[in-house]
Amino acid sequence: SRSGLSYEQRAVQHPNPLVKKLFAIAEKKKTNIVLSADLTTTNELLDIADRLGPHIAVLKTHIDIVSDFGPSTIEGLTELAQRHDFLLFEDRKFIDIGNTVQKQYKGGALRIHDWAHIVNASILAGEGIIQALDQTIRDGGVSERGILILAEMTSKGSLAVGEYTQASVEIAQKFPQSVLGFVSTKELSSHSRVASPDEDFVVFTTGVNLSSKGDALGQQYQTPTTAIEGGSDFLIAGRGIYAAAEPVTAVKEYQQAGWDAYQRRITS
Ligand code: 5IU
Repeated sequence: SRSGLSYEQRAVQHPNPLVKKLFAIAEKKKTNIVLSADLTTTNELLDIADRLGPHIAVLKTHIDIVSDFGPSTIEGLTELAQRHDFLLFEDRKFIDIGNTVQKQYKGGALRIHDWAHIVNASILAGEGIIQALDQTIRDGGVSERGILILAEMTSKGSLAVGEYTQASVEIAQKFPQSVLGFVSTKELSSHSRVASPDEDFVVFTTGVNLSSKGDALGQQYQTPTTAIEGGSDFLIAGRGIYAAAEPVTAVKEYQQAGWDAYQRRITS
């Protein structure tokens, strides 16, 4: 496990340029917050990205819920990502066979590979899905693209547990050039039978909220502190931030809680 090291130390040792950049952003802006910007119009999405951009390391989108999606959505996001220095993560949860997923990633109406630094995928269909995304990334001619494997989910009754989660780690280890890490509730790589000492997968944790335990549709929350204590590296929060009465105040609270917990972890 590398979770006792600082982002800066991990950036120096990490072979992947996108992970280096992610860690550098976290250090520079002192934030490990990923905003889950689940807004449904371009204006709302760009407005929240602009206001909260200085406080986040990554902006996570569900681009298919934007009702007026178009070129200006992507141009706006890309411009704000540069201005405020954050990465774009499309929470697409690819799940089909490799051949289909390549088309969904590269083409279609959403052209996700053109603009999203990070995407995620489920391994339900087997490792071919990761092979397909990895191939697109390596052939794509665009640097700084990476995959997170959905190793666990936060919703009640999730079947992504046990052997499934273990298989996520083993598949990740086969594609070290493009798999950056996992979406999971806690650190996983130390559970692996074949973990190498210098392996450094990045853990993104969804289901983070400072004041709620869950919602009416099965979401289950933990706090920034418990997530970071469990070995999470980046905290994904949505409604806790964007649906707060004062989103800027809220994002600063999450930023502070996440950063304090991280500081305690690397100094203990
Ligand atoms: N999300 C989860 N749980 C998961 C995965 C993704 O909640 O296991 I994988 C997504 C869904 C939503 C965001 O876009 O993360 C969480 O939003 P809230 O913080 O508003 O619950």
